[in-house]
Amino acid sequence: MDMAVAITVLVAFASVALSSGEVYKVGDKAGWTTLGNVNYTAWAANKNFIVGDIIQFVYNKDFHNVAEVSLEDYKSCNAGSPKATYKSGNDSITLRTDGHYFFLCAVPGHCAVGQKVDIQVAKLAPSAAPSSPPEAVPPSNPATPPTEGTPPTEGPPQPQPSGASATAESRVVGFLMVVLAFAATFGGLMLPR
Ligand SMILES: [Cu+2]
Repeated sequence: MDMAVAITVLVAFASVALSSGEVYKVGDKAGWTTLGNVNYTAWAANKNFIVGDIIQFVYNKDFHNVAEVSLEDYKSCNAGSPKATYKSGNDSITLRTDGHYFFLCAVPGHCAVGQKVDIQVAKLAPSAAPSSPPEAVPPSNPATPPTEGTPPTEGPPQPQPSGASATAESRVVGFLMVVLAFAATFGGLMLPR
């Protein structure tokens, strides 16, 4: 029963973690910059962005900004017609749909030296999406810990047995409480004064 409760709690936490999304700081420690030749393509390449994740651009707003652009403008480093611009120096952008997001720094010359990033967002994992087709990308589910042996049997069938044993156990606990209360009351009454 304790194990069942533990599993239920873990599953609940995992669901919360999955639905709230991860936060990725673009460029990690380096942030969003032209210094140090940060390779933002390489930075993005080993991430599995999914819908609901947040990317965070941290930079000195006196020198940089963030513009979301089309694929064509991304390729040509054209910042003339951005879909959106950010310039706070600490911009968090929630990835609301799957597909590509193209960002570049609109300060002249910066995109050309590599201050640009292509964020590819996978569809939500099948278990978390309300109306998901089963062809969603498997690697987008890193939060699921590998369990030894029998992961499929620990899924949906679990609540019924655990609920049943929880009910049985609570009955026992309730009965013991009654017995204790009974004993305390009558034991107290029968104590010599
Ligand atoms: Cu810049």
